[in-house]
Amino acid sequence: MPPKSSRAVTDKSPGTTARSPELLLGIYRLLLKCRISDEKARILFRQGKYGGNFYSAVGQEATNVGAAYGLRDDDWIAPSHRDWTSNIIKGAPLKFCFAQLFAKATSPDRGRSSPAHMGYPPLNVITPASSIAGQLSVGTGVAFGLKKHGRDSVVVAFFGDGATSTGTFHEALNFAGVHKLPCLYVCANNRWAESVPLRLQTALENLSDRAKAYGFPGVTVDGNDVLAVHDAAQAAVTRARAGEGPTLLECKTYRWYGHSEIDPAKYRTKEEVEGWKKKCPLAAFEKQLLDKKILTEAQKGQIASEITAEINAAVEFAEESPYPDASELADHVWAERGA
Ligand SMILES: Cc1ncc(C[n+]2csc(CCOP(=O)(O)OP(=O)(O)O)c2C)c(N)n1
Ligand SMILES: [Mg+2]
Repeated sequence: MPPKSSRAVTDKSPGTTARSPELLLGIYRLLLKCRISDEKARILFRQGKYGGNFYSAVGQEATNVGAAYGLRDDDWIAPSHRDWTSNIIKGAPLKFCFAQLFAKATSPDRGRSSPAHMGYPPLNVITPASSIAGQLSVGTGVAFGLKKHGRDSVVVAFFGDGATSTGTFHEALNFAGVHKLPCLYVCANNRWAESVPLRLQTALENLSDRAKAYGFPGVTVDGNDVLAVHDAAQAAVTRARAGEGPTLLECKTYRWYGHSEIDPAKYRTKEEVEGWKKKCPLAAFEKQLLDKKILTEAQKGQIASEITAEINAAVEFAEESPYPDASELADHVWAERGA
């Protein structure tokens, strides 16, 4: 059967009606956990508690949570530099997420990689590549391996709008189309690649149209509507598990802060930023749940204080953890002779 052509999803998702309160509250809790953890990571960086840099995804939580919520432990995530919270969504304990930022010996990579470039091998979160779109090649390679081994796990690979202008993006998606790989490519189109606006990257209206070139479906959704993202992602994951191949999912969203914590983002207007803050994905979903009485004010406070307590304990763990010893420097770099 020929692949469906790219299409933009304009119809609204069914909303909260036909879904269980457990699912909705699970999504809400994760949105909030990502928001508070990300804001905490920014504060800690500005306090000089860790070095390197941090790439906040505040404003984009519905894209990350909606796309990855409900993945199985044996599914994979290939995150980008902005997706530190992918680890939280996949279920990595917060103490390891903060230990990673602090480059401590208790972090998954024992303090080796750039702070925000976190992977979590026990739950199949791949360490992000520093080169834009590099994680698409790695994630596509993993999907190729899954198919070869006859597994029904899937790979969800995240990247930005800027990544779609690179050759690596083209090579990875082209290969996935040829081999019908079990991959969901999630583009967080936040309209900026550092200081380059979308209009200077491409003449396309919808980046999902790029999927046409690779022979698989492309879908565009409101990336600030967590249920719309979740529905589209679930459909793509079902398709991938059934051996029907990849999907490109474009989520239109916005990052509230600069490209990183050292970018004052003077290239954007105040009006643009304020306009997007009014479309806050967390506030919008919270309102839906409160209106439907799925969430109460008391529960809301309870969930927030549970998350805050977990974050505080995680930061304490990270602060108290030792740095790796210099004698470890060359460990895990070369294979052991005879191994
Ligand atoms: C190959 C390569 N070129 C440039 C950079 C520097 N760089 C890091 S992030 C970034 C912008 C990426 O924009 P986008 O893909 O839209 O992701 P976003 O940062 O908006 O999430 C650039 C240019 C890099 N890391 N790798
Ligand atoms: Mg971008």
